[in-house]
Amino acid sequence: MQCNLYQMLYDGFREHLTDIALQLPTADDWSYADLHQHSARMSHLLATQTNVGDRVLVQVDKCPPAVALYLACLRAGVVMVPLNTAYTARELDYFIDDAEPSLIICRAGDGARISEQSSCTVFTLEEFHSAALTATEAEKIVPRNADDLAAIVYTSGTTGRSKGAMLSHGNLASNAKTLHSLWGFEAGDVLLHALPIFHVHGLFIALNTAFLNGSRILFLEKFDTAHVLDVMSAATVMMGVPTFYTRLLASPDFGPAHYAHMRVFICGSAPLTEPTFAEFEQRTGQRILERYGMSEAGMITSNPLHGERLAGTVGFALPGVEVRVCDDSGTSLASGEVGIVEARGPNIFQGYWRMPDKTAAEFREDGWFISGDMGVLDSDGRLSLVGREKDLIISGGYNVYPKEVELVLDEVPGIAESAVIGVPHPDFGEAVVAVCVTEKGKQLPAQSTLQASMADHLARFKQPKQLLAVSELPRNTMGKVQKNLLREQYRDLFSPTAD
Ligand code: MLC
Repeated sequence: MQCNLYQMLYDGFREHLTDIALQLPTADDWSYADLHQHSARMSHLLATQTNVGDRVLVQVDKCPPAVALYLACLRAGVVMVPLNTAYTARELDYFIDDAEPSLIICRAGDGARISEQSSCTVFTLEEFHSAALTATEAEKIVPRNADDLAAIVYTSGTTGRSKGAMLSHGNLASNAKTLHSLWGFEAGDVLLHALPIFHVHGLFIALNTAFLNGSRILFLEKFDTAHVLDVMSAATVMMGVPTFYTRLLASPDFGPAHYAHMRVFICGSAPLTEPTFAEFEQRTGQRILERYGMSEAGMITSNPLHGERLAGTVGFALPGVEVRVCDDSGTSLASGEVGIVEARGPNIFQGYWRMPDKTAAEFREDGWFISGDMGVLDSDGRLSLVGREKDLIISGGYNVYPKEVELVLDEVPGIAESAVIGVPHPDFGEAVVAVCVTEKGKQLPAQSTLQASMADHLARFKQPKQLLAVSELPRNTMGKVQKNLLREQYRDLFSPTAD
C-alpha cells in the first residue's frame, strides 16, 4: 500500500490545483499546480543526487520553493532534515556529522562556507530550484511504508547534544488527518501562516492540515505584527506560539475588523498563560484553542473545537492517541495525581537517530513514550501540564537546554561556572538567563564580550538575554545547583514593574 505522505496530501489538494496555495504579500502567489509541478521537478533532481532513504539537510529561508522542496523530499522518499536558520556554522557542523546527509541545501550566501565544511554535495536553494526547473517533471511518488522515515527533526538534549527525532510518513499522516478533522477544516478555510517552517509546528502541523484541505495559506516570512494584521481579515484559521498572541494583544490596532472572520485561533509549542487566554477572550470574544505536542510526537492532545476550551489545560488525547500520567516506574496514576505524561499512538516517532540507548530510555517496552513533561489528568481525561521534569527552557516556542549554554559559558575566560535558567519574559514567555560565578579576582566580562564569545557557538535565541554575576551558586547537600531557588530569585527580572 502506498503510504507516502505526499500521496495523501495530493489527494487532499488535487481538486484545487488552480487555486492559490501560498499567498504572498508580494502577490507572487503559488497555486497548488505550481507546488505540484515544482515539487515533481525537484524530486526528479533529488533522485539523481541521492538514494531513497538518504538524508537531505535543509537550512533555508521561508519561501515557496522551500515548501516545494519539502514536498519533493516526500515524493523522492528521502529524509528531510530541516534546520533552524538561526543555527551557527559550528552548530551546523554537529548536524552534518550526525545526520551524514548526502545532500545539503542552504541559503544563498552560505553555499561556499558549507561546501568547505562538508564533503557532500551542496546547493543553495536558488541553485537547486533553477536546476530542477530544467529537469523533467517526474510524476512519480516513491512508494513508502508507514514506518519509513520522512524527516529527522533535531531537538535540544539535556546533555547539550541535540537528538534527531525520526518521524515516519505514517507519523505525519496520522497527525495531519486527525487534526484536519478535529479542528474542523472546511471548504473556504484560509490559514494564516507566520511560523517558521523548520519545526514540527509550522512545517507539519500547519502546512499538512492546510494541504489536506486544499486551503489557501497566507504565507508570511515571519511573525511581524503589522504584516499579520494586514492580512488577518482574510484568514479563518491561525496557528501560533503564545508570543504571537501576546504581541497581537500589545497592538492597539488589533480589532474586530481583523478577527471577525477568524474561525479558530490555535496555540501551542509553549505554555499559554491564563492571563493571555483571558485577555484574548475579553478583547476578541474568542477562546484560544490550546493544544500540546512535541517534535517526537507531533500533536498529542488538543482542547476541543466545539466543547469547552479551558485556560491552563491542553485538552484531551487526540483520537487514536492514548495519554496517561505515570510515576517513575510507568505505573498509571489516578486522575488528580501529578506525574510524567506518557503517550502512545501512530503519531509517536520511530526513535532518536543513531541513539538506541536514548531511545530505549524514553520508551516503555509496550510502546509508551515517556514525554518528560509533568502533568495531571482530570476525571474526564483532560490534561493539564504542571511543569517539566527536565530543565528545559521554552523561549518564544524554541526549546533550549541549559546544559548546551552552560558548556559554552564555562569556556569563557573569567567564568568559573554558570547556571542557566528560564525566567518569565513578557514577549518570549520565558527568557534564557545565565547566573555566573567569576574566577577569583575577576569580573564578569562585558555583555558585548560575552555575546561575541557566544556568537559562533550558539544560535541567537539560545544566548542569554541577561548574564548575572554572583559569588556562589546555591547548592543542596549533594552539591547539586538548586536552580529552583535561582528561578525564584530572578522571577521578576523582566517584569515590567520590576525596578
Ligand atoms: C528570535 N529571538 C529570540 C527568539 N526568536 N530570542 C529568544 N527566543 C526566541 N524564540 C532573538 C532574535 O534573534 C533577536 O535577537 C531578538 O530575539 C528579537 O528578535 P525579534 O525580531 O523580536 O524576534 P522574531 O523574529 O519576531 O521572533 C520571535 C518569534 C519567533 C517568537 C516570533 O521566535 C518564532 O516564530 N517562534 C516560533 C517557534 C516555533 O515555531 N516553535 C515550534 C517548535 S515545534 P537580537 O539580539 O539579534 O535582536 C514544537 C512542537 C509543538 O514545539 O508542540 O508545536
